[in-house]
Amino acid sequence: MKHYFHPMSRGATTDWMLTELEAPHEKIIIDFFAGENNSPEYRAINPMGKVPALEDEGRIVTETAAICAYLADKYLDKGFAPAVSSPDRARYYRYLFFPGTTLEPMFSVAQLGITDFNPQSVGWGDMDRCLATVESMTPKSGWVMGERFTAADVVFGGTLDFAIQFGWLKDASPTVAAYVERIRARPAYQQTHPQSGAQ
Ligand SMILES: N[C@@H](CCC(=O)N[C@@H](CS)C(=O)NCC(=O)O)C(=O)O
Repeated sequence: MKHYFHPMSRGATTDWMLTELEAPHEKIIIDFFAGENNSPEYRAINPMGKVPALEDEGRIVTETAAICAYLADKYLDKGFAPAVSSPDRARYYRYLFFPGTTLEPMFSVAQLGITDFNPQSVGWGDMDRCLATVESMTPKSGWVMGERFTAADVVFGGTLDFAIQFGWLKDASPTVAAYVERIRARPAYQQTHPQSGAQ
């Protein structure tokens, strides 16, 4: 597998997933600060010119959450996803999709100071609803699927971690702050996020 990423990007999340899984792969740094993501070669991999991207035996996966989900399924025996036929997939999918489709856009518009939208028609609703949802979805102990840490924690917990680091999520509740602390204590997180200052 080839992992196209940059350590100072959302690619840190997919790097973390690969590390949790101890999945053999080649790391290819795409320096988007230097415009390497705009080369025709990289645009053929991801027409968005975004990192991360994963190439596995000719198959391309883009989007951080999709890469994490793909990897957890590829290495299903390692226990980072519920069995495909398990009813637990219902809960698992919510945590994989909510951050990218709803939470990130809400944080982005809030950072940009955009308020002129109809919360009933935009997918992210409004900040109050997003924060209430984060609060209700955040586990009070352990991980989002219970005792077992899964790709859903990498995606959901990773997004909350970014949000706190970048000041998008101010005044995290004690429940959210404690969950993010558990996330940051994972050895694979620390290996792949040296800039976060995690011990
Ligand atoms: N929706 C994408 C977003 C990826 C993304 O925005 N990556 C940024 C770095 S964190 C990037 O590649 N920026 C370079 C550019 O857009 O030119 C995902 O979840 O993977």
